[in-house]
Amino acid sequence: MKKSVFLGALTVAGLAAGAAAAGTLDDVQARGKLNCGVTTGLVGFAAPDANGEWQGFDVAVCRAVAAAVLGDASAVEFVPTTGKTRFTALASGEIDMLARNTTWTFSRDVDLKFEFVGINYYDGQGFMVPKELGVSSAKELDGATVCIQTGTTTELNLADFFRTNNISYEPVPIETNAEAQPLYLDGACDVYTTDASGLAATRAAFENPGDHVILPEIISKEPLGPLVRHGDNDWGDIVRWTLNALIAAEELGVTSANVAELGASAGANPEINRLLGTEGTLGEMLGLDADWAKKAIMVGGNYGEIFEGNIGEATPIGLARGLNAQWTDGGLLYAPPFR
Ligand SMILES: N[C@@H](CCC(=O)N[C@@H](CS)C(=O)NCC(=O)O)C(=O)O
Repeated sequence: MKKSVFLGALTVAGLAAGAAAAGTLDDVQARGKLNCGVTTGLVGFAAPDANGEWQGFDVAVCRAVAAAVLGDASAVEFVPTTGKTRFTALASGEIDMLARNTTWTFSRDVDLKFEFVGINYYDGQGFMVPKELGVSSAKELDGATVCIQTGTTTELNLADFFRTNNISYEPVPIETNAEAQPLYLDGACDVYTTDASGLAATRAAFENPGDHVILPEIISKEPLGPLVRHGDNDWGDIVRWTLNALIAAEELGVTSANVAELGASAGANPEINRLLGTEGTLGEMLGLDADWAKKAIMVGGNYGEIFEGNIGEATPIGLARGLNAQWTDGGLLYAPPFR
């Protein structure tokens, strides 16, 4: 009952926004700013730094789109959203795109009427527990209290996992990661569950990360990626191909160090030339400048550079590339051809 009321309201908001959103590119250009939905704060993925500047792996996607569309990576209004508020923010037109660890699912696409333009992080749901509990498998969590963010796939997977394994749990519902941290650290919940990347980011922010273990089970597929509203395919194409440009740049060896030089004039590799606009008319097809992708790549480098700089093994978050390696390195990242 509650769900249908909520979805009903969202559908109405979606329809209203649909009319206004037909020309999102025009709106963004007229405004001179991209309204980009991010999390309320998850260090490494999206969080303001000491100077109030938003930083992170998801933030980098917003900045790349702003650079491609407006020629200015700082022309972004970062709009913090929670698991619960993110979809209304997008459907209502408050944001032009959402770039916050949102899992691509059937119902979010088909029922909520959003378009996932790609996947920037292949993730899965995990569990974190204090080491002192002596738990070594999620199957030992019968009767546990679990901190869980509302409006997420996490909530639904948790119910499925416990049901399948014939064990029970008591949910402690929370809305943001910031809310979850003190509750978990104070023992108000025995377990914290969210996407494994989020667990790593959360644990890295603890005073004593070594006091907490991430259990071996990954209980779901969480393909995370940016999304836009249904109904404006041209805008969807811009966000999709900006993400693809960052991924292709890594595969092609285009980096923050050489993109200016490679983009200055046509070189030996035709796909690099098309990507950077020294050959062909891909930018024009998107309604953007010829060097749109060059501008996007110049912001924070290619996908690999963005990964390593924000969440990679040399950062406190310490994530390995894993599934998020290029297909040429045994991972799942595979940008379609730039032609
Ligand atoms: N991928 C899942 C879960 C998303 C989620 O809960 N993300 C958490 C991970 S820690 C988050 O970013 N929270 C930050 C915040 O509180 O704004 C979904 O799309 O429903």
